Amino acid sequence: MSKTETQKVSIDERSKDQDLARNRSDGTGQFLTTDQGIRVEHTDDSLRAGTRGPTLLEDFHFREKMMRFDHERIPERVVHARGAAAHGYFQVYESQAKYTKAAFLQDPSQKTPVFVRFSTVAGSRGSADTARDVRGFAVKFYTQEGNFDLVGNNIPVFFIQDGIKFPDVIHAVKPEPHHEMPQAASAHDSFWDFVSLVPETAHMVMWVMSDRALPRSYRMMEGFGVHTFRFVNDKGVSRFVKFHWKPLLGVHSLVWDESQKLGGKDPDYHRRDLWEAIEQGDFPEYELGVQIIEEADAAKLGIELLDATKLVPEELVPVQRIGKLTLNRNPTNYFAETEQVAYCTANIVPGIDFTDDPLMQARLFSYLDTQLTRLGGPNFTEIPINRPIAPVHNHQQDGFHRQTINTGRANYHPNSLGGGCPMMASTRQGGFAHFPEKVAGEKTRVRSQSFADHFSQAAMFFRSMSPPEQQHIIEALRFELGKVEIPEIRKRVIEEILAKIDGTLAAQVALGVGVPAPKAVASPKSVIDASPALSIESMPKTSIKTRRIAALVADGVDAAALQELQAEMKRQGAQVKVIAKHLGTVTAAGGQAVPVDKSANTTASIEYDAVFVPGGAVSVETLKRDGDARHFILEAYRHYKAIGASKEGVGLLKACGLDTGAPGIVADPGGAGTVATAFVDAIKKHRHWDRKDTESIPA
Ligand code: HDE
Repeated sequence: MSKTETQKVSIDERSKDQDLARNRSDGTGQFLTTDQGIRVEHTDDSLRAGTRGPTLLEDFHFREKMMRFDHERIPERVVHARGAAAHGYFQVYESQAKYTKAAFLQDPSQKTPVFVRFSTVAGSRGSADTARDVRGFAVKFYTQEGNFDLVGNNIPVFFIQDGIKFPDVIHAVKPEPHHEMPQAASAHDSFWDFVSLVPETAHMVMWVMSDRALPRSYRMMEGFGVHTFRFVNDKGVSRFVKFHWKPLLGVHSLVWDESQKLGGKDPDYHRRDLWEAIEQGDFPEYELGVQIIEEADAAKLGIELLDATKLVPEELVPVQRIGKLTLNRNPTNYFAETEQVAYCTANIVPGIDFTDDPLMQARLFSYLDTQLTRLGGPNFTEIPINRPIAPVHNHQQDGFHRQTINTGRANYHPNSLGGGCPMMASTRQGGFAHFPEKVAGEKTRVRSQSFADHFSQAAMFFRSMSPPEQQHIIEALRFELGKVEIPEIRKRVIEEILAKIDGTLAAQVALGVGVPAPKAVASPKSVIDASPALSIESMPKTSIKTRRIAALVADGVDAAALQELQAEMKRQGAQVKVIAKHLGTVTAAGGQAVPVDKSANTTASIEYDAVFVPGGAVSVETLKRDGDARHFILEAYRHYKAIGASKEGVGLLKACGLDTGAPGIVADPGGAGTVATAFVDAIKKHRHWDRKDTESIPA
């Protein structure tokens, strides 16, 4: 076997699709059959003794159909149960040979197929997408050297430092055991009880109370590998690496009131958004970023790299963008692909390796273990979505539902009967060899002193936020602790956690939840005072691509104004949805029929990034009398969204009591056409936090 034998598997963007095609089944033009391939001549009545008699046991078609239905469910994931996924590919910008020998990071012309699943953590499979929660961001790379799974989140740190505490934190956040409430929510006693007693949660708690826990879209959130990994090059040199995903559409969030309402009006909000974007050809893109840290420099950083409650600020170690992930194909079948996919942190390829982070070490056990139950035994690696494109040959055998038919007699190693095959690969031939890290020490359950600081980065995170983002954190904590029934827990969170992060934060939250303000203590210092890269508000907001704009219309609308808006939004890559009382068409002032996309009773302002009211005297008079239309405008205002109006449309904003000079309102009473550009700029800002009066809005 030559050195490059493993690389002979040539991979391109379509490789996994072609592999999955082997298992696809299309019933078009086919006869309905039983599982045994027997054609069925009647499936709507069971076989019975007489037309009014009992069903006969010999009805094999009925029994098979019912048996299969009875066994359709498998256990949902114990965490990250609710998710949505897509296929795509990854392409490196230039060879990373200097850092890693991983084959998929060498050749810029190669597209490596991927399957990416996004998820919430706490809710069950049928819960709502927009809960306040961490989002999973799991990527399976089907590389020529086997599968590499980067199983990350949209938050760069975690609640705990040691995986042995994972069952505790998850039990605490999941619905309480006696009555199984609340669903997909951390706002309850057991979660905050845990937080109040476990100070290492402080940093992550700040993140989940921030806007990061309310992404506008899976397409508009960052991803993080969280742990420190290793890159190992072909000389055997190891460097520490932290992985990042940077969305090309920028990072954007919802507001809390909007998230809660979406949970009822469209629980599939993120799933739908991902699906529709891909169907429309707006392929989500993320750049893969790496922070590389020389082993020799690790100690100088002043940050414990093995502590997953810590991040390395980008200002200290810049993120180098080394390649791009593109999601361009929706799954064919939710269960077969999104539900059955099994990510595992232990799936790595030569050139990438683990560190001793105790959280990561625990994960190396947990994923495979949980999948044995969830997917019914060890042969789940043969399920089409999980099987690698790289060839698989070994002595594993048997077990439930074995697919592979191994040939020959030699199912052991070493053997002579099979000519010694399958054989070992040297590292030169692509064999995986663990990085020979030196380890020594006494067996102990003692945690290193270097893990003892729990508050400095929590404080840095809070200091890095813009004033509106800080306010959102305060309001989130007031909501969450406001739902906590036992006063001692509220008090303990404020005194033992928040007061140690920031005195003003603690006092503000205390005020909201009826707890006396704690004694002010100095906010702890961190390696750098603030990391601007952590603030969503400080990130560039350069485009409105793929944004959804609602246009409110009725009979008599000014069709030219509407068309002008539609044309401009199309130029910008955004889309306009025309909303009226009823589906069908409205008749414009000039008599033309204007198609309606959504009827008012099936949609709401929370599903859009901005709203526009075109002119047309009769249309606007109708909207003024329509409570749904007024609510639409007021709710969008309350959620800080851009609102545009031209000609008579401005009258609707006034009728809603809005100041047309308020931030983010673009009113063009003369209809000179300037509204389009100014409106685009207003949408680009995403939210207009400088509105002062939103709390007075009854929406
Ligand atoms: Fe997971 N996690 N996790 N996790 N995790 C699972 O594996 C676990 C952690 C993450 O879309 C489970 O197959 C332990 C951090 C994602 O299918 C389970 C610990 C991060 C997904 C499990 C952690 C994650 C999971 C449940 C602490 C971000 C969904 C079902 C030591 C870096 C993947 C499954 C998908 C799923 C265990 C902590 C991300 C139980 C023990 C930190 C994105 O094995």
